[in-house]
Amino acid sequence: MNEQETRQEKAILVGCQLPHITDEHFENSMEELASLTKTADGKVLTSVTQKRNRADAATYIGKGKVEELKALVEELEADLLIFNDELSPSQLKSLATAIEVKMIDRTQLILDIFAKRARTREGKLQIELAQLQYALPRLTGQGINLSRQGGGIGARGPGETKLETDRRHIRNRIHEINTQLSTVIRHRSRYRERRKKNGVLQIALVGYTNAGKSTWFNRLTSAESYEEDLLFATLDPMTRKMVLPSGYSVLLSDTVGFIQDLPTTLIAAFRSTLEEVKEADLILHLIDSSNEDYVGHEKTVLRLLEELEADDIPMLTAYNKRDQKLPDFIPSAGRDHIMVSAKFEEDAETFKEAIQRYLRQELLTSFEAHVPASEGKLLSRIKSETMVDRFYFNEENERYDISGYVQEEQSIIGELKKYM
Ligand SMILES: Nc1nc2c(ncn2[C@@H]2O[C@H](COP(=O)(O)OP(=O)(O)OP(=O)(O)O)[C@@H](O)[C@H]2O)c(=O)[nH]1
Ligand SMILES: [Mg+2]
Repeated sequence: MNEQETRQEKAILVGCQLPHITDEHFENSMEELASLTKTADGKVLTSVTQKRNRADAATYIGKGKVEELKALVEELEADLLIFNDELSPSQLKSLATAIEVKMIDRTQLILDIFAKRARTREGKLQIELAQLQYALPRLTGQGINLSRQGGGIGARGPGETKLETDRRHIRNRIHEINTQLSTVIRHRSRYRERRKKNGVLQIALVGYTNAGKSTWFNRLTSAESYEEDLLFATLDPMTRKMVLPSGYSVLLSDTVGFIQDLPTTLIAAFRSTLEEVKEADLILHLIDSSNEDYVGHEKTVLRLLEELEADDIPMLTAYNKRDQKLPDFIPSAGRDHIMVSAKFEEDAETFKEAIQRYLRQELLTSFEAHVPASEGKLLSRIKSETMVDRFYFNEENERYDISGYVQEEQSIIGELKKYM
């Protein structure tokens, strides 16, 4: 770790509450901004908020507030200001003229966190692209707001590279990234095709950031993933095998956390990352039942799934963190759901059983067959390619009496039919 990273930057958060935003929604979003700041290694000194009929076209907050903010920056020796909304290029410019301190907005903050966390090549490229596209209209002449900021929050690129600040270089780099991305995306879709052909069911874990997706991904697949009490710990989808209690294997994917008011630049950049979700046979929607805004989180995820055209995929809702669930928590009506906690060991089995039940109910059909003991190859295929309930050797006729569940379009059905 270098010096810049070990030293926490001290931030003042600035928010503007417009008439259509309820107090509750506004408070939640300011709290979320504080969590995001912490995740980006920043320390929140205080928040400055203002109710307005509209954001000031020139300075976002009112002129009086700007003066107040300027005094506060000096008094508290703040390193940077973080604005709760995306600022226009001209707002950033006038604010930078009025107050001599580094400033970033919500979008830059999220981009910064994404930049630090991206691990795969595709993730890194997508984030760098989003950062450059964000920066381009905000370059002022050859002097630029970004370069004035030096390093630290808001100026980090993926893989610890420093963000490019020259317009011509940025354009070249954007072009280069687009070319590289199209290659990576082609590879990914070919890989996905291959997995589909193998007939293995794909399950995607989705949910608001910090819901516990990676934690459960690890529990359910007993694999090492990246689990941390920070927002956006996961940026790239990861896929691993999960073995259900019956012995049936499926593929489980961990995905990037959703968030409300996701900047449009990012939605575009993440479309291909979330393609994984669109291809899933089943979606596991994890919701943090201990978060005050669990209802809002659920809605945000459902809306984004709709935007991704993934809302017709069967979905099992899992309310997580039941060990800390709010006293007045109520699951939303009309959805298949379970309550779990990663803190309770027994819940892993409960979770897997619920997945198994749901798969049977939504995606599989039952079968019964009597397969001769001599059909060794078929018998082993049945064990791995179907969800077996009963596998009984009948000594009288030297056949196995088998019952279980199978995917309708599986090639194994043709073989099974001979012995049904
Ligand atoms: N108390 C409690 N904490 C949990 C539970 N499940 C997960 N956590 C904690 O919640 C935090 C977030 O968990 P992650 O698994 O990283 O969350 P995520 O949904 O993958 O988050 P992103 O990748 O950022 O979208 C971690 O500190 C976990 O240890 C739970 O059931 N109870
Ligand atoms: Mg995660």
